[in-house]
Amino acid sequence: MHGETGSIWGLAWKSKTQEIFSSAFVKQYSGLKAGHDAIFRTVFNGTSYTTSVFANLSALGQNVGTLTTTDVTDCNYGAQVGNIGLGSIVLSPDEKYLYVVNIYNNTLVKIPTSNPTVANTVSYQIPGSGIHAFALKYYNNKIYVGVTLPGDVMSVLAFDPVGGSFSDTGLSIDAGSDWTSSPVVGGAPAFWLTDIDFTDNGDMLLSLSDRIGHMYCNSATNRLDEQKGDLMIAYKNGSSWTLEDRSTNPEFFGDDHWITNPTYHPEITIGSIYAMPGLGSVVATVFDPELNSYSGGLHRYNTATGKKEGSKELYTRETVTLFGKATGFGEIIATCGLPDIEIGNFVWFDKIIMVSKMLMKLV
Ligand SMILES: [Ca+2]
Ligand SMILES: [Ca+2]
Ligand SMILES: [Ca+2]
Repeated sequence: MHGETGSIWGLAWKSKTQEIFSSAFVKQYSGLKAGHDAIFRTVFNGTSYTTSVFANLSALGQNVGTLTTTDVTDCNYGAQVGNIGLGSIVLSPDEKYLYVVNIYNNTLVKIPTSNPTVANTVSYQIPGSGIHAFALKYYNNKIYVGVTLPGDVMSVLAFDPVGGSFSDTGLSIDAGSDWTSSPVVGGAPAFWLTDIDFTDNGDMLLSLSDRIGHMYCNSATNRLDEQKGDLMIAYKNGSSWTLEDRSTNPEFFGDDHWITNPTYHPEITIGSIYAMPGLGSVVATVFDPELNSYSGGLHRYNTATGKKEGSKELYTRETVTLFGKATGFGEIIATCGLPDIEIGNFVWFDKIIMVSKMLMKLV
């Protein structure tokens, strides 16, 4: 699939047509296939998947900027991570529109999921000075947008798709170290808010990338050996949010470490999550998910207790150059979609089938 899409991060599932949308992502060593502004569409025909370019934002009248370095083996390429390319994708609940972040100019771009043109594409300027927008979550009639002011704070805006306006949720999260143009290993993490989701209780989950996981480049070894992303929870408090307090309490998701040596790798989440509706848990991408180092996979945490409920290793002992403990995954989605038979106020579905399919895909 990488041969068809190149490097991607955002994913969205259109249930009605069994299509997956994905968005081009600028990442050191990982090449692009159709430019840094491409959205792909992958269609399942019952036996196999086929992928094609759905749209290029530049062809839809959007200013996507120009890559200053195109050679992915040139260490200057990684400086562009988070500054250009596309961020997350979400679909509207009726699946008629796709929203994607154009990182270059911090816009939220709305595109029809069928036959997009310049005329039917709309972009909304995400407010904020010096910010880097990326994370999206469509939840309760709003689109939550995660933005990062490097070295300062990360915050979450709520976009009203009807009125077309943004409001501030009031959340403010320490963004760690400032972003640099050259990779710095071993320092404090340079956080980047790359994913947002919600628990069954309506609390907000915030998934932080350590930018080094996507921009690491070192001509001597070309292998990343450590990064420190994070996963945090903000509790719903009326119309506002209260971020977990680590000054007096241990971190809520405290099992996010390498079990072989928790002191050596105390933080292994790498920036994407999927909260499984109705199951009280969240799946997170991690490095070293189980015993093996230089591996990648998933952890599943209980969203009421923060405790780990399961893990899955998806690649093992990638000690070769270019890989190591670099961020090996983008977004996680479920491909089961919502049930489409509704009678009155009741929605009928076979819960067992729905859940098992989700578990097969995710855990
Ligand atoms: Ca953590
Ligand atoms: Ca930890
Ligand atoms: Ca997500």
